[in-house]
Amino acid sequence: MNTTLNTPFTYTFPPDFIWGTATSSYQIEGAWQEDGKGESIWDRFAHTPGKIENGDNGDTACDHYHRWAEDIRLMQAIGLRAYRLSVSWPRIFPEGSGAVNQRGLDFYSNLVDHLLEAGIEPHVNLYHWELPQVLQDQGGWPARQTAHAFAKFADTVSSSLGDRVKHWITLNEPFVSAYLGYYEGSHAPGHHNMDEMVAAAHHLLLGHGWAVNTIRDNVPDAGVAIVLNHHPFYPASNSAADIKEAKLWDGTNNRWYLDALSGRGYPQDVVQQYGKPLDFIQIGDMDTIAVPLDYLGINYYTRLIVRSQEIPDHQNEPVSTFPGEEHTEMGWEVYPSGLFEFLDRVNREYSFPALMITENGAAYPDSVENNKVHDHNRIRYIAAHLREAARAIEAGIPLRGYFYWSLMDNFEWAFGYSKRFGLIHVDFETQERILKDSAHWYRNVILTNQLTLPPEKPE
Ligand code: IFM
Repeated sequence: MNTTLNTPFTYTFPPDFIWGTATSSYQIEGAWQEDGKGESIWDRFAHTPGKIENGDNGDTACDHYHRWAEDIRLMQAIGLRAYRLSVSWPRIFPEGSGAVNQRGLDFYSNLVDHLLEAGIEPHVNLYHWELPQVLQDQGGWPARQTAHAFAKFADTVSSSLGDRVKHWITLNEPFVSAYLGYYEGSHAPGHHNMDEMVAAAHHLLLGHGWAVNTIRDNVPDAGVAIVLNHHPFYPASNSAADIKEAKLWDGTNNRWYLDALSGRGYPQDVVQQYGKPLDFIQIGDMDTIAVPLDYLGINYYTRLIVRSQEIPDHQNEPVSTFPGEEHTEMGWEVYPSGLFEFLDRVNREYSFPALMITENGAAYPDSVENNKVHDHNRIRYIAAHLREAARAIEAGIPLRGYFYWSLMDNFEWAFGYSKRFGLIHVDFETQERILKDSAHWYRNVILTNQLTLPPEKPE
């Protein structure tokens, strides 16, 4: 990464390029029981001993529920043009469906008003993993009725905010909800069941399709999207076993979603590997899922190297690819060119009208010195990825915007508060916020609409 970054380079982004940051409700809001909010699967999961590092939970998080005004002022200080937030489903429907909790809707309505007043365009994401616990008790995403309940939730929120909110996202990272939640078990609800995972993946996409239609009915001038998390998968060696494994991972994480959303059905290699009938698919479902979108949101952090478990390591010769030297605190390789590679692939192989980087960011062990956080490693991470974004636009890829993950340090799921991704440092004891050097640097990028390399350390 360093070599490219040290080569002088200036790039001016298109005048309408969208500059933002992203957060999610559970990760920042806190107020987990306030104003009529119901329990979510993340409340339940985080309150279960042993699930989250250090016994952390999102009960208070960044206390954004009470500190939203200060947070909007900080967004203004960074010069943000856009802010991607999510809506906590159990704040709106404490019982999952049925009666609407008006106080929950009022919170988001007020937030939207103040964002707009501050000149910041809200991009509202309906599902960032906060399923009402009641719905999980009734079967969760493996059950079809959850997709119906989600469509109702989308209808309620979009009809309430749609006069002001013009940018809508249905789901964030359905792969993570299905895989980590129902199979690998490190996310809520913490199950280990392949059949549940596959059915959940389908019902998430089905709920998405219904939600797109209902949002468009309520907000005819809306831009509607889904957000997927993508990795390029590289085989660890040229062995047939590693290549096969990498292709399967690509199918499970990338093609399952991209193909279905593009009207191609589920990829046959993944279906075959699963080996059971997909009998939860009903007539018309795949058409519903393939409803045209205004853009595809892509969350990109790293590439993944895949090594087959089938054959012993020493037979996996010759090794063709190794993870690079540089990693973030998550242990994720810093691999900026994977961003260009993925944008280019999606653009060539699929036909979404536009693409948006809806998340990209890095956790580093920041420290506060004299009320400052000198996070030059984060600046370099962002700069390197923006360089790839610039390359993509130059190559004619319809990339419309970039949202840094995250606005502020927050609850990083199973890692609790141990990983800091923010442009804003949060002291979780005092809730004091400090703009990191990366926030000042990003502000300059936004103001000038330009990336200049090498990235300078702000004063
Ligand atoms: O914090 C998460 C976010 O909720 C979803 N995308 C990845 C981020 C970093 O792990």
